Amino acid sequence: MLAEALKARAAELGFLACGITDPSPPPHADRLDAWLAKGYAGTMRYLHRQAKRRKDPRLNVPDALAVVVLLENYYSPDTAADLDPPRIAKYARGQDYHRVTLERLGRLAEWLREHGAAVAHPYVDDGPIPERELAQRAGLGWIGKNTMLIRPGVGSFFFIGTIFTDLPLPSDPAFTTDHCGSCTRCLDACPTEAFIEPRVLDATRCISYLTIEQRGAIPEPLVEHLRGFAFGCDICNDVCPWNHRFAAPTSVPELRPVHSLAGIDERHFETIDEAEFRRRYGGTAFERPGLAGMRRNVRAALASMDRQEDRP
Ligand code: B12
Ligand code: SF4
Ligand code: SF4
Repeated sequence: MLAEALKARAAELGFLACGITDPSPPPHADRLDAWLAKGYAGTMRYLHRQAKRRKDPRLNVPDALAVVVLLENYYSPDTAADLDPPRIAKYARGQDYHRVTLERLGRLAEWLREHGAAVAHPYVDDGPIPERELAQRAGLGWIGKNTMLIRPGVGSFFFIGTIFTDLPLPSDPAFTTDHCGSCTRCLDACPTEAFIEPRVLDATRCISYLTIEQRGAIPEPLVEHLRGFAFGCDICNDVCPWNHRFAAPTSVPELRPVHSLAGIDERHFETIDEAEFRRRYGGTAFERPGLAGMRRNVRAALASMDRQEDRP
């Protein structure tokens, strides 16, 4: 069967898992409206602009009959240096997944074309796709209290990619069980208290938003809670028992760690100019906050450690 052959090809390419769903509106699409109305998206205006297409993925690729959903492992264990501030989140330590994973999805899209698809459009975090909801409906895992898609036997340290295709592939059964149980470790561990309730995150309090998406100063009361992070945050994934038990290092060479800020002079970003920043960090995830953003982040990350040390 074509679906079986597709999944075998995905495994051969090194994806963690592959599931199939259809592009119809996901069941919790209305939650996006409620979330946006509360202002939890902060300055991520694109989420407002794209809401219609996120709620109805068919609008993105009108000819699509099926969505192939892929999980891409980015996990690497922390070394002692990774825990030293200024810290960067695990997902950003390898080469930029927007390029690496998109290319790898492109290879699977090529395979679909060789097997009769006229349409095979890959996305990874670069389109108005409700990636976690589609992954859940494709049977790949459940949405945890920390809002992450979690897969039994794997954990949550992966990217989610999709390929919209006009091949009429059969959908997998949705993942319908919740394996969080009475656990609340992620909610309790979040240093900025960004979770309003289980599965609802106020992004404007999340360290990942503050260090990557937000422009301008990080609000002073949150600085002391950054726990040394200067780019992204792993805490609500690190504390999850499913990651403790199952996270295993990525087999994708390009996603293995190459970037680190360990041991940099605390004035490093202050002393380089835009040209030097582009030369050193061009093509890395640090381009999103840019030089001004990284200066702000490193200052705040180091200040957060000083203030922790000040505490009685
Ligand atoms: C905006 C965004 C952010 C924002 C907001 C995060 C958020 N939780 O909403 C910020 C900048 C904070 C962020 C941070 C991170 N992100 Co981000 N982010 C996104 C993005 C672009 C959109 C997410 C979105 O639409 N948010 C709006 C809310 C309302 O949507 P949602 O959380 O997906 O919720 C839906 C479902 O959960 C469901 N739902 C809601 N309530 C309930 C209740 C029940 C019972 C059920 C069943 C379902 C359900 O309905 C919602 C609407 O469809 C996606 C990529 C994409 N295209 O989807 C990546 C994405 C979610 N991010 C990802 C990653 C890796 C991260 C970080 C780990 C990075 C880091 N280390 O710093 C952190 C994790 C923080 C966290 N706990 O979420 C991955 C997640 C992979 C996974 N395993 O789930 C994604 C999918 C990117 C990718 N392609 O791999 N991110
Ligand atoms: S990524 Fe960090 S700051 Fe954001 S919700 Fe998770 S623990 Fe909180
Ligand atoms: S830490 Fe516990 S509550 Fe949070 S996502 Fe993991 S299992 Fe669910």
